[in-house]
Amino acid sequence: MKRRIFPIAVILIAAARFAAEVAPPAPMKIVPSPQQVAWQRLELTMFVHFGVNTFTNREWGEGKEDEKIFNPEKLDARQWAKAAKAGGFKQIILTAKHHDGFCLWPSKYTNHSVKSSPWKDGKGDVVREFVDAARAEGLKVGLYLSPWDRNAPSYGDSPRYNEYYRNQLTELLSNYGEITEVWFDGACGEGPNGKRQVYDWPAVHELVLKLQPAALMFSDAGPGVRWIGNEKGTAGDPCWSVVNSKIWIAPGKAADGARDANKALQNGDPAGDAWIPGECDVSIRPGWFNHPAEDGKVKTADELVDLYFKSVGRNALMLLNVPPTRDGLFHDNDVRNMTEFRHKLDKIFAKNLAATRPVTATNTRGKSDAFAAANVVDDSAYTYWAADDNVTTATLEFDLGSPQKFSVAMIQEYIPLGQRIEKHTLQYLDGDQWKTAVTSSTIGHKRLHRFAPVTAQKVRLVIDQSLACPTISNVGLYFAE
Ligand code: FUL
Repeated sequence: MKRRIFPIAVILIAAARFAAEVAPPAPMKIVPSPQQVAWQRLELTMFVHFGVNTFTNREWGEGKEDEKIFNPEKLDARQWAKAAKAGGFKQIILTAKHHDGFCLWPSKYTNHSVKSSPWKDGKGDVVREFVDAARAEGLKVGLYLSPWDRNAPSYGDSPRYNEYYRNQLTELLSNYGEITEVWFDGACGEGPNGKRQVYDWPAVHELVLKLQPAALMFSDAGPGVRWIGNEKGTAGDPCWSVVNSKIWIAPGKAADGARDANKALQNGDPAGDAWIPGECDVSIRPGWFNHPAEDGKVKTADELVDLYFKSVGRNALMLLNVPPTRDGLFHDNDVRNMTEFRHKLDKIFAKNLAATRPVTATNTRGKSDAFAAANVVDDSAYTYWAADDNVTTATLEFDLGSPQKFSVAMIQEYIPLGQRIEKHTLQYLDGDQWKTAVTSSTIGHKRLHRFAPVTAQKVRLVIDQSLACPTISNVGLYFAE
């Protein structure tokens, strides 16, 4: 008899479980692609501006530079990649060609490249050394190919230059392995009498998708990721990953009559039509290229931490430029400050005071464990708390076990289902009164707050307003001096 009861009980329990399974929230109308989610999780990307400008001490070359000036005798891309890795960067992007048109790889389509330089007797390839070094350190690779080209004779003869540009892109996207980000800047300094080039962006996009289907394209207009609207390294507040894509029609080209186009990039727009998350490009020095006169003006570790909070901490990526010297090496000052930046971040986020602590929620989706509040303190990007469909305000309450001093909060939404939260507040229990540490707007992939230290055992995250039932993937509380 006993033998038969056991399988029946098992079947009944399994059936009850199945019946109780609660569906996850329906995704928002606009959600990220898996590549965009993976990209957002990189958080830190390094930019490397290097080329003839490094040798002429300029920011924008004229395209007339003699290739003979390019001779970075000690060039060591492994030094760049190692420094990037030590700094916690997950991807590294090189200026394969800047506005001067000089190619860091031996392009078949021009002589204005490393092959006409004395470096390695014209047999070198910076792009090759760069991608190999990056991959050896486990970094993803991106390439910048400036559309504006002050050297190419065909520039301004639109169809001819478009073909030249596509040929170069084909070389870069066919011969150097997996490229995860292709960077199209929007600059063009041609004056009123300058050359007028009409780019063929649809053809460029098609080519990238054909050669590197998983790559994300960066520009003011996306389509993969967007410029954040300034070069200071700071995202807007709020910062939505959804934008109105009609405001920017091409890199450097806002739609006619578009008002506050840069602000639209800063803030995004929850009523927009496309998921194009923001990337905050900024240089560790005043210039994008290395200028010895700026050796004393390298951003300090504290300044970099501040930028991290205003970029990664506002639902964007931090793209930090570190420009090699004429020798072809990162300068000691840059490496030192970047390393110190990493140490500071590691120190701030060393101990999450909320980790595995008890959490309760005013509402839990279908009362299901699958969406329980405990999911926000399990340090997993794949589990999350969610509310019922009709619920757009809710509170998560944390018990830290004993009074704890904290001054930093980290909050993450579960973005594969879209970005939802419009307003949130962080509160702590002081005696019998709930006091506010921070009142804020959007969350997205990651929101970071810093505030004057408070000591409390009970803490609340209040979701004040959400476009649909909210999700939260992780919450962290930390103390930093
Ligand atoms: C801009 C360029 O004009 C600057 O030189 C730099 O490369 C920056 C990242 O993008 O469009």
